[in-house]
Amino acid sequence: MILLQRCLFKRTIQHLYSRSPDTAKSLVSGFPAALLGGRRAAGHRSISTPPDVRERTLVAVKPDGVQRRLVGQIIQRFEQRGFKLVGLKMLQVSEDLLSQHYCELRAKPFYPSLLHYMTSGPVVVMVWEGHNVVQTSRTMVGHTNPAEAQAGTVRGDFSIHVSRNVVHASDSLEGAQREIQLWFRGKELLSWDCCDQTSTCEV
Ligand code: IDP
Ligand code: MG
Repeated sequence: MILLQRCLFKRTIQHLYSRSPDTAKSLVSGFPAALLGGRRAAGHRSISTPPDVRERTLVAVKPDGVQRRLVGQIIQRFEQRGFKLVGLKMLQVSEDLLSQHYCELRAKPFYPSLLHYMTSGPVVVMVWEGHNVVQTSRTMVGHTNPAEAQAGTVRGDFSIHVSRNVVHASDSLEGAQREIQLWFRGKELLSWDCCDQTSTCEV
């Protein structure tokens, strides 16, 4: 019974982490280690950061990436890193959707040309899932300006100018949740068991 309570408690904390990491961190700091992690709390993993293996982010191959046939290589990078694909579709984006997606950039001088670029052809939009996927995806994608992107990142390997930087990735947990809801309906996202999950993260 105690084990069941501990398990339910841990799941609740993990769920809270995926929605509001700061609230979860301040909450767990008030609980004894034994309640949070049981025997495993004494092991190598910090009890204050249980891995949220269900964190999700939005990644999109932009029209230039699709035109240049980079979709496969970009998907491969996320697969081989260990993330799980839970949503995927190709579409011609509407200006309405884009104006919501890039709402924070509406006042920028490059905004009209950004809309033109993003509607110039189909995009491939995906939702990837896994521990720390938002932050790790940003690192994998690289700096917004390809001239400053490290080699080994998508932008650092496949692009040269900020106006054609091949790929999009959400920049925060809140941004990811907003963008996923904008681009996908709930039923388009699949929850499925990945057979190597325990090989990529302690769960
Ligand atoms: P991010 O894509 O790395 O998150 P943001 O600042 O959110 O970068 O900008 C969104 C997109 O707007 C960029 O990926 C790029 O396509 C475009 N963009 C940003 N800055 C410029 C610019 O100075 N000139 C042209 N396009 C830009
Ligand atoms: Mg951005």
